[in-house]
Amino acid sequence: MDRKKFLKLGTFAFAGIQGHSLLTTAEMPLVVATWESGLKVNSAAWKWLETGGRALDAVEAGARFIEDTIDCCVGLGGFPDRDGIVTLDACIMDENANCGAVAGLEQIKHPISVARKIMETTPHVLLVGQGAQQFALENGFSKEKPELSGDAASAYKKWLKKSKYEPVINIENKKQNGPFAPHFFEDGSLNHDTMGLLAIDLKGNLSGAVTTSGMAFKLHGRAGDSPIIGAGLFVDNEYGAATSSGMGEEVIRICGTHLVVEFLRQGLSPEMACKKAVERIVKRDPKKAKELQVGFLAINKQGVHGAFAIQPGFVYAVHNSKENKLFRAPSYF
Ligand code: SD4
Repeated sequence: MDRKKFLKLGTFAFAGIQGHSLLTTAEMPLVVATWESGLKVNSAAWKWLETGGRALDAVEAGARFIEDTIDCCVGLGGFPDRDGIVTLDACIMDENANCGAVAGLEQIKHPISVARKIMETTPHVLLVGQGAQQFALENGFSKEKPELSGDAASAYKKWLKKSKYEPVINIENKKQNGPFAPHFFEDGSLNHDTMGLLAIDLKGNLSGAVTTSGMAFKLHGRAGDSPIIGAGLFVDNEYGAATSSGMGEEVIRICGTHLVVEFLRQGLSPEMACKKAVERIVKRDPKKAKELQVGFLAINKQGVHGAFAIQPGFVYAVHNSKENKLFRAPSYF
């Protein structure tokens, strides 16, 4: 066999070993979203996808749905920072690597749509704080007062008693409530408050969106991974897309979702790509990792999905033409 032929065969065989890619029938349209509330978010996104709509519109619709749900930990009903102020982070990315993001946005209900507006009408990618709000107001968004949901208000009250910023997971809660249970910090606050969505439309184009109120009781002005392209979200229309949830600082340190997508490019399956990124975080500080949660979720160009987390408990929802179903991500611990 000449060298050229051998190399070609090698690539094909490698894709086969990884259990996807060239040997898998494309699954599209498809939308996946983080956490249990991903089921409802997927349904909102699916309305676009099933009628042949664009993945970008679908992920924006899904994110807007959860931002509208005041009783949740995303959007204006989300957990405040340590000064009691709700600040929102979001980003969006399409099939042409266009992207937009906001960080520390206050009193605007739909940060995801502000992010899209930045992407489509400005030469910039990321606007923060006051400037982001000014841009939103100049572009037809209106100011709305955050309405702390019952959960958020009582968790903040409880937190104020000690005012200790220690975002570690409560292992006991996890043991008691099983793998599908939401995880709480020691002080009772929920440790997941981020919605990440990835979609592939009928044309085979990929897009993604992330929206969050960020880590509960963060320092005022802190931005996590969610509004950072390559950390909380990355889309490469040739190979796949990834999103993350959990301790944003750890994700930023390794450019998490960009790393996951690079692993997809190397031929790994979505689950293996997420696993390798998780291992990168754990390797840096194995002791600290025991108390951290980070989960990555990815889809590849063929519509194969997969996820991996540091701790058990990271779940995600997958909506295809047959069903809308919750999956549990495997974990390092
Ligand atoms: C952040 N990654 O602000 C977000 C928080 C999160 O589930 O995802 N919680 O760091």
